[in-house]
Amino acid sequence: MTDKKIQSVDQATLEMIEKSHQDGCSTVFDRAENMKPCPIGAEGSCCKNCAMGPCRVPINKSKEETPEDHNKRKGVCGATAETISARNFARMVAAGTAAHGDHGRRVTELFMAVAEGKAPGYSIKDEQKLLQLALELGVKVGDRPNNEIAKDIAEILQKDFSRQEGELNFIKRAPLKRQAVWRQNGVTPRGIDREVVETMHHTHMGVDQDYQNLIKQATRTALADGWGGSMIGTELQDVMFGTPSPVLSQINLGVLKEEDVNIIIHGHEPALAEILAVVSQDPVMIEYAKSKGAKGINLVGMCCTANEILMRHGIPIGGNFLQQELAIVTGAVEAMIVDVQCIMQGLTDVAQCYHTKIITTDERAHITGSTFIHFDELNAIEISKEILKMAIDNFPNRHKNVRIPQVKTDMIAGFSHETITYLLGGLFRASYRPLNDNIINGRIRGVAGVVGCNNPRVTHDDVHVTLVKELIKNDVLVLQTGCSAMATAKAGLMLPEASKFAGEGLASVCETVGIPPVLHLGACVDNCRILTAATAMVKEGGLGDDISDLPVAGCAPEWMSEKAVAIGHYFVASGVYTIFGVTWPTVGSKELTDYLFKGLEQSLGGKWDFEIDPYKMAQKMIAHIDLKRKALGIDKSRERVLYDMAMRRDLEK
Ligand code: SF4
Ligand code: MSK
Repeated sequence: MTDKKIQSVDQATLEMIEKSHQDGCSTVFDRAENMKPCPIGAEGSCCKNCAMGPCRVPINKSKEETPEDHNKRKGVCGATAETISARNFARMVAAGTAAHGDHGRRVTELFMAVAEGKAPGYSIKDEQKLLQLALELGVKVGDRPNNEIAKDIAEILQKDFSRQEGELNFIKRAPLKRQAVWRQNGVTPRGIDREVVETMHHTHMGVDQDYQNLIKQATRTALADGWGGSMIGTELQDVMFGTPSPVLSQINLGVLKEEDVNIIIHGHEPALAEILAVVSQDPVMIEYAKSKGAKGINLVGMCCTANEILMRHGIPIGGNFLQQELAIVTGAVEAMIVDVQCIMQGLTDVAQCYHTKIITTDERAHITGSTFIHFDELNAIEISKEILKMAIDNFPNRHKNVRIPQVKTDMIAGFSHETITYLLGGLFRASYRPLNDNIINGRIRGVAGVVGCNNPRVTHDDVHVTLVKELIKNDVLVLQTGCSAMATAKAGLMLPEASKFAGEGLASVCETVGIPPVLHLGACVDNCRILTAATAMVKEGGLGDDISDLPVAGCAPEWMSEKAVAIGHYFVASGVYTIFGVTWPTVGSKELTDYLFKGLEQSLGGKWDFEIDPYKMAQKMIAHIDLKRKALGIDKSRERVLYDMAMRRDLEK
């Protein structure tokens, strides 16, 4: 855990923390001060898997642990520190995979409803992607109508959730060598639900008590997330809502408008947000808002639902995870509409200090003290109007103490795998060739995926921004999702002008292609776009024949959620060196930690690491990238690079 000096590097956040205190209202920042993390739980040394416990087996940090001391650290059933922390780790992976898997399942159900014509308000927006998916999944195209093709696709992908034997469909997308690694290690996922259930069984009292076998099942489960639940969710969302392409928008609490009805949509699943984005433009609704004294309706996103509607509609973002309560503290939010995941229960307490209505919409996520309106996707437009009307009706109830921080930043988002291919290669020769070539010639040193949450245990946004600046300064192209993407967008790194922070090589490529050095790829489920990009780099050639050969690294500098652990583990299992900040959940067992940090590399080609300091994090990631460059024999090319005008012109050819 870090010893943070200030609560945030974001001005709007600091301003609203101060206002919350003036208004006598406490937020996550105050609660984090009052609730210190449990040191035993933090190191993964607490087991409550049966009623003979809970058992605590913490390390005695005051002295070097002898084998005898270690042997004494056992639960009532005899479970070792290794077993206990591996079970805890595996359960985090299972919970994260369940969250993403359930998201993917809901998307698949909606996709089926759209195909059957039962969900007015939704349609197939990306026909090309639909047909590509059909081809990939062996669905007959011919002159069949889109909805029939979509129905077959939905049926095939729905089976990935319930399959008992065999392999998930998208496993075949991975490089052949990667698929072989998974099969050799017995970790190829069968069905998404099966892997989650098996992990819960493995980790039940008295079942799996071999930490390596527990991690093996955790690996199979995590892969069912990255190449299963998340990938299905992303692909079908693209087909229904449109594949993202570059879009200009704005971010931070300054996007709230004093004279408008401000409605924040928060959570992860975009089905409701997609419809609200349309309905909030309805002239009848706008007139209704005016009749209540407002100038108009201002729809704003928060957390990953924000990323979804930003990527596809350019809807501005209010902020990331730690700003959700602070948006209400502005006093200018009529309604916060939430779906699932990363929604703090503290929202209802904060809302009581102001006039904001917290509206829950999903039967899986009720919150005591909120208003529940069941969002039925088959009646999406009518329900969205009802929700919107409720928000508008709340406008006259605003208290006097409204203060919106005048802080917002322009940003460009919308870099899907398809867009990157097009931007790099052009319409007729769309490919990753220019990226691979620039990595081989050393202008781009490597690629980093920097993702994940905020965590009040560290200075909000600081680790994200410092790390990403350090990476681009060293010519590492950065791909981002989630709250991490929002942190750097607020710092102005998602604009082409941010090339001035990049090293000369990376800057020259970004300027030529016309992209920022930091690319926003979407929400947490869209981390699978990074897997797709890495696979495309392998298939393009010249950078080895597996993801583990690439000069790439992954990081979640301010993580907090179980989903982050699932994501991190599917990156490791896909062959990527992945580093986490804040805290490491298995320090209670040195043997398990060594296995995750070193041992796994021998079998899977990827490994975990942990570092709190963003500069050291960057150094570790760059050292790994350089190691991979050396193994590929492209380390020399980097040393020879002299960036003159002739070379820059050459780039444009
Ligand atoms: Fe304790 Fe074992 Fe029960 Fe865990 S499973 S609570 S270690 S007795
Ligand atoms: S919203 S999972 S806090 S990234 Fe995806 Fe942000 Fe982490 Fe939630």
